[in-house]
Amino acid sequence: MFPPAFLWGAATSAHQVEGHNIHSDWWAWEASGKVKERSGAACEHYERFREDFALAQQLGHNAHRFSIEWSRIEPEPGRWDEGAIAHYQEVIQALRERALEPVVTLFHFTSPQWFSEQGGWRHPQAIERFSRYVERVLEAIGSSVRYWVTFNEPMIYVYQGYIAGVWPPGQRSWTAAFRIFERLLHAHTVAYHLIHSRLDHSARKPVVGVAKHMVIFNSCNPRSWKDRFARWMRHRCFNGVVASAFDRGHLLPRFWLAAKRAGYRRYLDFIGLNYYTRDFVHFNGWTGGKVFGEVCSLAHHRDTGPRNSLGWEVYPEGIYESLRQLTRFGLPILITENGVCTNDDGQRVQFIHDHLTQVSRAMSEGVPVFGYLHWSLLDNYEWHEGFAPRFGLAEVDYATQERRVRPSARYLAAIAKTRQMVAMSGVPP
Ligand code: IFM
Repeated sequence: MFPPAFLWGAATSAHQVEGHNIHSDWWAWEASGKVKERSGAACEHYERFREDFALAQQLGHNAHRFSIEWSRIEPEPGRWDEGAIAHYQEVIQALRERALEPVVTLFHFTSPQWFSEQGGWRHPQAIERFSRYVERVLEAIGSSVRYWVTFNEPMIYVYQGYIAGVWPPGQRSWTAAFRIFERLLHAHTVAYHLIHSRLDHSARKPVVGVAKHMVIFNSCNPRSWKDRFARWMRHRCFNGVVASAFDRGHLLPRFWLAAKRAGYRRYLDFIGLNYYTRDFVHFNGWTGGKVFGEVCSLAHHRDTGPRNSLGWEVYPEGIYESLRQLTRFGLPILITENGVCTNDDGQRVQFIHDHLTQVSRAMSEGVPVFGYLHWSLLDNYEWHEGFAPRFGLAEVDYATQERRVRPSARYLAAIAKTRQMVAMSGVPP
C-alpha cells in the first residue's frame, strides 16, 4: 500500500515543453546547427498549460514538477520580464486550482543566453547572478510553493556540457567540468539558504532538494579487478560523491579536517531521485578521466533486460538499489523522474508496473519515499536527441498539438487511485 499523502504525478522541464524559448542558451545552440532538430514550438505548453494540468488532474495526479525558465524571467541582465513572472504565478495558481502540488525546479539545464555569453558558471559573478534570479522567483511565487529542486541532474549537465561537449557550452575539459561542478554546488547552498531565509516563516514551510540522476553501474567483466575498479570509481563519483557533496555543501570527504571544520550543516531537506537505467563499465586507463572507465556495449551481456528507444537498458531492480543507496543520507526521498521512451505503450505499462513494484518493495523495507513523479506528462523535446524519443504519458501530435492519453497513463492513474499495485491486465483502454 502507498500512503494516503503520497505524491503522484509527472515531471516536465521548461525548454522541453514550453516552446519558443528564444532567450536561452539552448535556443542559440540549436540555431547554430549543433543538434539534429530544433525545439521550436515544442508542446506549446507555455500557452496550453491549463489544458495539460487538467489532463494530469483527470489522471489522478496530485502533484506536478516543472521548471522555471530563467531566460524568460530575466531575458537581459537585470531586466525582469513581468509578463513571464506573471505567467509562472498563473501556472502555480492553475496547479493549485486542480489540487496539484507544485514541485518547482530552479535550474533544468538551460541558462539565459546573456549569462552564457558572459562566461556562464565560470564568470566570477555567476553565483550572484543566479542568486538574484532565485530571489526574484521567491518574491513572485515563493509563498505558494513548498517543494523546491535547486538543480536538475547537476552531474549530467556538467558531463554533457563540459566533458562530452554535446550540450552548451560545448566544452571538453575535465578541469572545466570540475570547476563548474563546484560552482553549482556553491549555487545550490546559496539557493538553499535563500529559500529558507525568505520562506521559513510562510505558511508552507519550504523543503529543498536536488534531483539526483542515479545510474546502476556493473563491471563488464566482474572477474577483472581493473573493471571492478573502474565500476567503483564511476559509482562513487557519479552517484555517491555528488549526492553527499550537495548534502554537505562541499566536495571534501567526511574525514578531512577542512570538512570537519566546515561543520555538519546540511543543504538538503530531501533527495530527488531520477532513475532510468544501468550501464556496464570496463577499465580504460589510469590517467585523467580514463579512471572512470568506459561503457561497454550491452550486446556483450546476455542477462540484460529490454531497452528503450534510445538503447538504454530497462532495469527495474535499479530503482530499488538506488533507493537503498540513498537511505544512507537519512532524508526523505522523492522520485523526481522515472520513465521510458518507447513507441510501444505496452512497454511503458510494464515499465511502470515493474518500477513501482520495486519502489513499493523498498518502502516496505522502510525506505522513506514520499512521491513518484513520472517522466514525463507529455512527449517532449529530448535535447540533442530531438523529438523522436517518446517519454509521455500523453502522446503529442506535433503537427496539431493534440494530446492523446496513452493506456499507460490510465494504468498509473489506477495505481495512484487505489494506492496499490494493479494487475496490468486491468489497464483501461
Ligand atoms: O529528458 C530528460 C530530462 O530533461 C532530465 N532527465 C532525464 C530525461 C530523459 O532523458
